[in-house]
Amino acid sequence: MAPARLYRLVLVVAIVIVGAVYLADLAQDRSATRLPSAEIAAYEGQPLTPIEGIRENSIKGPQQVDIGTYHLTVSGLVTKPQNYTYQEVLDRFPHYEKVVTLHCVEGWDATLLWQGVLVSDLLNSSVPDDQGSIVIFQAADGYTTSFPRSYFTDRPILLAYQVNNLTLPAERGYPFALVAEDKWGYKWIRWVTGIEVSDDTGYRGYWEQRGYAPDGDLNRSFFG
Ligand SMILES: Nc1nc2c(c(=O)[nH]1)N[C@H]1C(S)=C(S)[C@@H](COP(=O)(O)O)O[C@H]1N2
Ligand SMILES: [Mo]
Repeated sequence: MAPARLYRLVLVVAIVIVGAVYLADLAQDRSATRLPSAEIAAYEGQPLTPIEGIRENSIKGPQQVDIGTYHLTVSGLVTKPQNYTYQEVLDRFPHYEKVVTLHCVEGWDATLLWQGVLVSDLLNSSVPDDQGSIVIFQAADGYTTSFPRSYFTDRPILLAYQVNNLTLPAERGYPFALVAEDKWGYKWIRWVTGIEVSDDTGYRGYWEQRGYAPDGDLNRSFFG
């Protein structure tokens, strides 16, 4: 075969293969749109707070996050920085659920069923450095808050995508809200966009800069 014809043949075969792989990929993407299930009122006999009744007190009001462009990053002092889409977070990590009560410093509380992935699983996927003793969370409204990394390695802490069996409404932090068990409400960051591993033990988040205790432990006063 003449070299020119052979070249054309190879080119045509290559285009056909690339095209077939692309079409097979398209055909596989049958990810269904999630329909919200009905809100539940109790869990194993424990009454839950209806989400409609919860006070909305965020610094800039509920954020409208565009899920088409949304990413959750895991970055900072890590070996493998990550940049997940919403669906990747739901698909790649095991799901857990737990009833946890949020207590706001303003004096109200809400007992809710939270469904989410484990922050420890997200962190492990990035392989944090040993000196990364702090984890800073960032949100779509510019809000931040931080924790010792041990908080997430010692116990199963959820990054929630559902509350009371409903996909998180915008007011509750869609797409992801931190269920900061045993911490005051200001540690329960909503509209989470980033998880950063850091060695900055002096880091202070939004309310922490304004005088609230950095650890935010419920069994202690929230005044820094
Ligand atoms: N991004 C962001 N997260 C936030 C806040 C905020 O202003 N912005 N407010 C915090 C405070 S002070 C409280 S009490 C809880 C309230 O959470 P809820 O409305 O889901 O009960 O959200 C916390 N998370
Ligand atoms: Mo709060």
